[in-house]
Amino acid sequence: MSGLGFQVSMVDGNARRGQLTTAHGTAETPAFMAVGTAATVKGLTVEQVAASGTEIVLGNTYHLMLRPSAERIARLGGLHRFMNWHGPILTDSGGYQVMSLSALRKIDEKGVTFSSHIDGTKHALTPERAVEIQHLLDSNITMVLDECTPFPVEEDEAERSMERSMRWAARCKEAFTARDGYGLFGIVQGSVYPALREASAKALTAIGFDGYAIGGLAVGEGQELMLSTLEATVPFLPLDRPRYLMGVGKPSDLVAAVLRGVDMFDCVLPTRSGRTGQAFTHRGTLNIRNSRHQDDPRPLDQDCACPTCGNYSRAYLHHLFRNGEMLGPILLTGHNLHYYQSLMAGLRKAIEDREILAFADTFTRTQAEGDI
Ligand code: PRF
Ligand code: ZN
Repeated sequence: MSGLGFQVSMVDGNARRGQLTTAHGTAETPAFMAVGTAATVKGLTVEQVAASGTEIVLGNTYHLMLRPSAERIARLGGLHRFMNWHGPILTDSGGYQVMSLSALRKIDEKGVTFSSHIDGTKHALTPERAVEIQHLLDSNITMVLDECTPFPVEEDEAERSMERSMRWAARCKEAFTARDGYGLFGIVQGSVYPALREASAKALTAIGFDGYAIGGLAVGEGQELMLSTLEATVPFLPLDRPRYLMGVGKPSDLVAAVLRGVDMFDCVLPTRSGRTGQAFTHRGTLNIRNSRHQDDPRPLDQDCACPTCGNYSRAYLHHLFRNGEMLGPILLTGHNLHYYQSLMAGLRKAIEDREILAFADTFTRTQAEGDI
C-alpha cells in the first residue's frame, strides 16, 4: 500500500463511493473539501466546520508561505495544530494562486518567481520548494506544482505548458518523502484538448501518484466543455486511486462530476458567496439582501437541518446583511457549507443504494423549481 489509503466500496455507473484514509483520519468520498486558504475557513470556527459535515480541509501553499511562512507554522507544530483542525488537510501547491493573485510573475523551466500580493516582496516556487513547504505544513495531501493554462489557449501552447507541468510533477515525486498516512497527488493539465488530457493522465500514471487531480478546468470554459473534458480524462486514470477535480464548483457541477467518476472537490463558492449574501438551497440559489426577504419568517431552506435554518429567519438574516453585521456572513457561510456537505452525503448514499441517476434527476428537478 502507498502512503494514503483509498478503498472504493461501491460503484454505480462511473460514480464511486469510497474512503480516503490519512494520518489524521478518514474522509468519506465523494468528498467536498472546505477551503481554508489562510489557515481558516473564513468566518467559521473549526467546530462549526466539523458540524457542517466537513471531513477534510484545503490549505494554500501560496498564502501560507507569504504569511505567516511555512517555517513559522512548522515551529508551531504544523498546520493542524496551528489552526486547531485535527482532521485531514490537503494543500494546493501555489502555482495556480501565483498565476491568479500575484503581480510580476515569471514562469520558466525551473519554476515560478513572483511578487507577493500582500507587500510586493519577491519570492520563488520551484517543484522542490513547493513540496518542502507542504512538508513543513505537515499537509496530509501534497499537490504537485503545476501550471493552470488560461482559457482559451491554443493547443500547441497548452501542450508545451502541460509537458512542463509533467516534468515538474516528476521533480515533485523525487522531492516528496513518502510516509504512512501522507500522499502526493499529480495534476492532469491539457486545457480542453482530449489528446493532451490523455497524454497528461498517462504521463502522471507512469510516474505514479497517490491520487490524481484534474486541473485547468473551471477557468471559463463552461460546464459542457468542462464535462466533456472530464470524460476525456477519467478513463485514463487508475481505478484504485482518488480523483480530485480542482476548484469545482456549483452544486450542479458536483453532481455531474460525481456521475463521471470524480471523488474529491474543493471550491470557494459556498464560503465566498456566504459572505456576499448568496445562499444555496434545495430549490436553487437566492440572495438574502433582496428586499423580498425582509418580512419572511421562514428559514433560508425549509429542507436544511443546519443551525442557521433551525434558529434564524430570512427576515433576520436580511436585516443582518443590510446592516453590515458580521453575524450575517457567518450564519450564511455555515448554512452554505452545510448545504454542500448534505449534497455530498446524499450523493454518497445514492451511490450506496445504486440510485445515482434517480438522485441526479431529482436534484435537477428541485433545483429548477426555484425559491418559492
Ligand atoms: N492547479 C492547481 N490548483 C488549482 C487548479 C489547477 O489547475 C484549479 C483549476 N480550476 C483550481 N485550483 N494547482
Ligand atoms: Zn441551512
